[in-house]
Amino acid sequence: MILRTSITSPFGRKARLAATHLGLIDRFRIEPAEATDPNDPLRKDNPLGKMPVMTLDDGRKVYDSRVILECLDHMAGGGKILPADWDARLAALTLQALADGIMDAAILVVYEARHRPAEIHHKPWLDYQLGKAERGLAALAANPPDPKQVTVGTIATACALGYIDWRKQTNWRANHSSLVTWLDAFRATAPAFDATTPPV
Ligand SMILES: N[C@@H](CCC(=O)N[C@@H](CS)C(=O)NCC(=O)O)C(=O)O
Repeated sequence: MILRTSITSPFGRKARLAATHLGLIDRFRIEPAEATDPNDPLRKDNPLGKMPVMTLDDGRKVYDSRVILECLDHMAGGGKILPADWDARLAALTLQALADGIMDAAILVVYEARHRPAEIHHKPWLDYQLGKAERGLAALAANPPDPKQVTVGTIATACALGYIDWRKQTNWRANHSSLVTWLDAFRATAPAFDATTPPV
């Protein structure tokens, strides 16, 4: 199978982390992706031109990262990173939505700098997106999930923190010590987090 993603994509990292944690990573070939290149296979795999995309052995294309994680859980026998118990599943899915939303906002802050000339950067828009990321981080810090549980929610949370560590949209380590403690504990539970750190 193929997992198409840049190595620095935080959403791609969700898929790499989950596949590593579940012991499935050897069944994948990781192929790079460049979203801005119209000739990159990414746009054929996913009309939205977003990574990650997974290609199954039968050729089916699977996106986005949420669906990929569900698919990986299914391949691993089910009930592993997507809890079988309904209440736990709902909590994990909602946590994943929060962490994904933090990443979406953090990525838009990076894209403003990458895709728009400096003279038309719009600070109110950047602040609007940063507000989403900061409120999301504050919500996580006020009620951190159990770092001993590796679920779609905690995987996404760790990837969001790792991404902001790299791009530095906001200083979550200074503002939220409970998240520093949480990430250290999660790294101990899930060595796949450190194993998937982008080499940057
Ligand atoms: N909801 C998507 C988000 C994926 C996403 O935003 N990926 C970024 C890279 S981290 C991307 O492909 N951006 C290119 C674009 O938006 O055109 C998921 O969970 O996979």
